[in-house]
Amino acid sequence: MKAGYVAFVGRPNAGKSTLMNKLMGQKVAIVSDKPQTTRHRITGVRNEPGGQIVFIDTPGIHKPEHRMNQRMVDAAVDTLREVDVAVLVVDVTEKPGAGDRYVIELLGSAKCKVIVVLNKIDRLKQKNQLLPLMESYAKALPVEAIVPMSAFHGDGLDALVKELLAALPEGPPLFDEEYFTDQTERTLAAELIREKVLRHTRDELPYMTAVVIDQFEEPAEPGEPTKIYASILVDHQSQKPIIIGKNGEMIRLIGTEARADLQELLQGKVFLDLHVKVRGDWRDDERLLDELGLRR
Ligand SMILES: Nc1nc2c(ncn2[C@@H]2O[C@H](COP(=O)(O)OP(=O)(O)OP(=O)(O)O)[C@@H](O)[C@H]2O)c(=O)[nH]1
Ligand SMILES: [Mg+2]
Repeated sequence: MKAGYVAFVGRPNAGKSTLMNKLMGQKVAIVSDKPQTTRHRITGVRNEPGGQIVFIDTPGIHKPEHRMNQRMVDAAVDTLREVDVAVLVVDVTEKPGAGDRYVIELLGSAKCKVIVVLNKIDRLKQKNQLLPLMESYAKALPVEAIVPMSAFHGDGLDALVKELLAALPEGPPLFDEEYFTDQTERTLAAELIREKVLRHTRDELPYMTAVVIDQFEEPAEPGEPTKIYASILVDHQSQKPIIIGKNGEMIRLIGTEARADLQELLQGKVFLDLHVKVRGDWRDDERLLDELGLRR
């Protein structure tokens, strides 16, 4: 039997969390079309007849401009020291740049094995565009395998699982068969709300918002709702009316969509109370970052 740790790493927006969710068969990481969606490490365990794979989703590696971003990048880089295999997720529709070279350098000096996933192939007009990319990654890094993928459509998943099991060391399972993820309901709730904020905001706003759960009350009796009180933090006073929207339309939309997801997550009724709070420079506030669960 095989068992080991596998990290998804790469540039922001490459599809790491989409891939993680597909491999877990359930949403453990939020996804959006904005870069820098994932802010902390997320662990999930998948049991296979051939062994156990412990996945770790990490924030996209980018140039950090705030304490928050430094913690995000550190979380990704530190993870490389703890895993058996790093899966480098690459968006094939993006031109390679300095950021990609930096990630390749990091992986080159890491001790773990590397598998490259060339993601979003559904968006390639010509499949022969893949070959030069495969060649360049094979040249740039000692790789175990290069797997073309459409994480969104689930194409290439089986091939990746096969390569992962081949690359992992022999050993007994690392986690109990029942263990699924390290994400608590409280964390997932905050993340699902943040996902809706990301979905409905543009420009700088997605980067300047965070979600804090102020209170999470389990139902006292069966059939009663779980009561969740949460705050959406913004950086400036001027951003508050954007999140609230005209006549409160925006925050109602965010609330409605988040509540639907939360009810599915918690398998029951949810009462959701959302507030918008201004916390200037929260992205550099170490205490708040601790509270948000971003590792130092
Ligand atoms: N067309 C297409 N889109 C994809 C695919 N995989 C992911 N996406 C989209 O790419 C965007 C980013 O996906 P995420 O999974 O959030 O990317 P990520 O690498 O986790 O991003 P960060 O957390 O910001 O580092 C989302 O809009 C996804 O729906 C794919 O295979 N095909
Ligand atoms: Mg992500």
